[in-house]
Amino acid sequence: MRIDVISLFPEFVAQCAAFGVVGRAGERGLLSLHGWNPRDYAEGNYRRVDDRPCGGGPGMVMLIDPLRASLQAAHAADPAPARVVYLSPQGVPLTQAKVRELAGRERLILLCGRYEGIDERLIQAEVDEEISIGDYVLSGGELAAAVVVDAVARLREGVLGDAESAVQDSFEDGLLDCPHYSRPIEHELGSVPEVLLSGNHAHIAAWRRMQSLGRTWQRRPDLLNEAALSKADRKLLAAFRAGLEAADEPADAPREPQVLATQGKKPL
Ligand code: 9WO
Repeated sequence: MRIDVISLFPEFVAQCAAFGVVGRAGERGLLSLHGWNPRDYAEGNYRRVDDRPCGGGPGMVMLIDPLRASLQAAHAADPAPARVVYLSPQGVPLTQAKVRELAGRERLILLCGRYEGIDERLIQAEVDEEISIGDYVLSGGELAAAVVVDAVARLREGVLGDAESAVQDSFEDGLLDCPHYSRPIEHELGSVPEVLLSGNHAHIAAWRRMQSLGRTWQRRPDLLNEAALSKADRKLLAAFRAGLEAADEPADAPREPQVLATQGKKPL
């Protein structure tokens, strides 16, 4: 897969992708990252890439032409068609489903803004989709682009080892992770749940699934609503909730989500 990054700081994104499994994917040729700096395509002695916003107000707006020339250069560098993604808080939220879709493409161009953003006409003319990684404002799109590169790269064939892929697969069902433990079995901070020491793999799998379901119910009931739960899952979740009551833990009731009601689905 080839990813081109249009940015005033392209090395920033490259550095973010230089470590761990994604860094190794680069070394192994599974991912190639290319940076394009609009400064290199700017005109004049000052090589301006920004100007004051029409209509006045604070800050600066990125100029169309240096960005457009960068985009043209990136497109022309490889004959395969590329999807152009602009990272901004106005975009559609990045989800694992969206990551999966992006990972299915052979080429992406990630457009990173700075200052107060880029000229809207360039977005209209050249951008295929605008993506947000969350409801907060950064200093620029680069961190968001690095997030996209990381999340996408690890879904490409061969990037993760067998063990990591198996873990990945088990989360493709839209639930939160179960808790993890390692040695020592007995520690000042507590002991490891006994079921994990039982050697009974069916019991262990059921316990982990129950923890995933229970934690998703407690922390992210919105996700539970989307997940397709089997009959066995519902039993495990009921057992999790019964376990809480038996342990007399304060009814750590989930934020009873209004969305459950408004989406016309049966609340759990
Ligand atoms: C900065 C600013 C300063 C004063 C008044 C209004 C302002 N808006 C912005 C702004 O939104 N700047 C953005 C910086 C322009 C586009 C690139 N930047 C960016 C991208 N910040 N945060 C993101 C981002 C991208 C994806 N997901 C979450 C945040």
